[in-house]
Amino acid sequence: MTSTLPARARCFSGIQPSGAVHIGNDLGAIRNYVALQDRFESIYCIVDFHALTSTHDPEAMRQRTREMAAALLALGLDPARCTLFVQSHRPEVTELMWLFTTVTPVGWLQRTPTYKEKRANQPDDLNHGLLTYPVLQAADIVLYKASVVPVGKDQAAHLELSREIVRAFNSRYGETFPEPQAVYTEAPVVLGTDGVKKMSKSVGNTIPVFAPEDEIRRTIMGMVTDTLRIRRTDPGHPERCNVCQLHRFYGDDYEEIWEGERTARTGCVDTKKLLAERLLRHYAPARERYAELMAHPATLDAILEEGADRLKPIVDATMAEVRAKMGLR
Ligand code: AQP
Repeated sequence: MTSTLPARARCFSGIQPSGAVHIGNDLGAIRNYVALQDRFESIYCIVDFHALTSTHDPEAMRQRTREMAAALLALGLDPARCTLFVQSHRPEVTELMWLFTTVTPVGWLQRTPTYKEKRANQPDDLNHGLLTYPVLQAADIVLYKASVVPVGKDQAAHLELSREIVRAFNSRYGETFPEPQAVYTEAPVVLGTDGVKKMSKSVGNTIPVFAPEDEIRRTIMGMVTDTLRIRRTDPGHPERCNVCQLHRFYGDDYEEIWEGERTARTGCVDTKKLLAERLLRHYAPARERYAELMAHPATLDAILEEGADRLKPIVDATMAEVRAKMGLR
């Protein structure tokens, strides 16, 4: 998909500081953030305004924002090759969001799958931000006139809505913004430890990347595998086993592991133990970098501030154009 885009296109993506980074975030999105930083002018954002819809403790917000910055840098973002910043450090995005709300029919927002899910699951805790979230997301992306957006498949409906908002704005006020395109990795939806739902912080079915080793091992050993396989000697169904599926990304002998499960040569416990070993080995260098970065909070803060400063000219230009087109100045 990215091959059809001009090399100078801007790339943008955001991640919520709403909890610990998990392998779904890494396999579904962060791997692409890293890969695309050399290909496009890349901007990555820790979206604290978005996280406020679920995180209401100021100290937790500050701590998680730093942890997210350390995690992204440890996993391969390089401030010399991309811009990393915190959403609230460029608050102009909230002005653009308001302007976008005036071209966005409420029905579009009420129809988004995430909003419908939140409305069903937490009817007594349904703040307005949960409804308006996709408008802020559209503003996040196009404030920088970005057209490439690396995300997981769960963001597909939001991205489509961003495109509709951009079309609505462009058709009312004249061609201003490019339509953003989602870019997916080879793991667009990573299932959680339950083997059924999408891995997600809010569901609590995650394998965290930077947790203590014994916690990661325990989490993997507790994963749901092939529910049709009752005895160790029963032939397995590797296509139904999330543990087997995850081996695809942490080794080069996936076919062998698949065959082992299918023929009952290996048991679920063996496959889980191996996954824990490989995953810890895979992330060992990142985990070391993460610990170093977390020991230097002033350095992290400086990287984030520098990122926000670097974006000011782009933001000023976009907002001047938008205000003029809408008759505000
Ligand atoms: N399971 C996943 N598979 C593939 N990609 C995923 N992403 C998240 N989970 C998966 C992608 O990671 C980026 C950051 O997403 P996020 O900040 O929304 O993280 P989250 O873990 O999805 O957060 P929450 O708190 O659990 O939110 P909800 O409950 O709304 O899902 C995105 O690009 C996302 O697609």
